[in-house]
Amino acid sequence: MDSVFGRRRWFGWRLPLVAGVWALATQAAYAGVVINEIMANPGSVDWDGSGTFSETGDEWIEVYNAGGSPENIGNWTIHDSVGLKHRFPDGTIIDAGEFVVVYGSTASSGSLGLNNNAQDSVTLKNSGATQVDTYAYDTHESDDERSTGRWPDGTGAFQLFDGLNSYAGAKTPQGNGFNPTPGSANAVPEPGSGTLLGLGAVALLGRRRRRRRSRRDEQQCRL
Ligand SMILES: [Ca+2]
Ligand SMILES: [Ca+2]
Ligand SMILES: [Ca+2]
Ligand SMILES: [Ca+2]
Repeated sequence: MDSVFGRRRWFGWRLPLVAGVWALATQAAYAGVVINEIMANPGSVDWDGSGTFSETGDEWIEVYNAGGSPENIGNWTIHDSVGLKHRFPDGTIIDAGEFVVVYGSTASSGSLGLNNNAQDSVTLKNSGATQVDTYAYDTHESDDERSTGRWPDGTGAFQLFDGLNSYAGAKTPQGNGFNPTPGSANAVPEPGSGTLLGLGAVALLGRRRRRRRSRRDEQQCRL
């Protein structure tokens, strides 16, 4: 009787506990892979290196593994607001700290179809069709040659990388003046120096740029 009672106790509460811990562990394993940068509207740059510029083929989405171990993203999918755009092939591994870029020209559906002049969204789902990450971008984030991406990589809020097409409007995210970086870190190098700036310096730079803009606006008002 004791042993039967013992098994009941094991199956009664220990098994669900083990299952719960396992479920948490598997969820945590997916937490590190995110949408890191989006180029919805290429201007004239041959981003995919095909040799020619294409308004659709040179769109791209950068995915980043911010976790500490490799992840199998086989059969994970990327969607826009309309539907499925890309399915990663079986057995696709993204190493810790690695960037993977899907171009319009390499998307499994034939294109990414990211909207240029209206809001759109990019969603990443795992092989169980569970949403892992999503980002909805505004129209100023999808003007020619601007990307929108996380800073710091993987964990930060989205910033506007407008180094190739400066944005001076009032919408958020504001432009940070730095260039899009498909396949590499959304590092924010100080122009001309190659020095990487920390978060505080980026914030300071943003304030300086805003102050310069407001001083310029004041001068124009005075004229
Ligand atoms: Ca587009
Ligand atoms: Ca364009
Ligand atoms: Ca191209
Ligand atoms: Ca990047």
